[in-house]
Amino acid sequence: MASKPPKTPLPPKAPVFKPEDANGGDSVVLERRPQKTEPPQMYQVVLLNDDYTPMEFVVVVIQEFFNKDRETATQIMLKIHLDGKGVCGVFSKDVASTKVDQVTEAARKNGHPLQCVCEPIE
Ligand code: TYC
Repeated sequence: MASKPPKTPLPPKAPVFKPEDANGGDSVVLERRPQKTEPPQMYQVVLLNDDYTPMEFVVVVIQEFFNKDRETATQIMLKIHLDGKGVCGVFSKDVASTKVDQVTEAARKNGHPLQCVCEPIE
């Protein structure tokens, strides 16, 4: 009986890459994707100072259309009176535009020259 030749150790096999092994078999890999949707542009509604609109009217407008309490409304009115303008609130485009229309109409009906504008922020 012929004796087998002594076994020589085989070189280590190169690992075989199988696509299904890429993540260990059956697990699911979720990639983090960069956020695609930008937050909507926001608009600040600003009242402008003038020499004729009564302070009381401005305070009431800020309370009524911007849902501020009397004290906050008075502070905003005084800021406008001293600085020339002041922000009454920040809204989406449609809401800001509606606020401008409401304030402008209320001022016109009462015979005051109060001006209200909206401007994009950031
Ligand atoms: N300056 C006005 C006055 O002295 C008051 C005023 C405040 C007017 C704010 C407009 O947005 C305004 N009667």
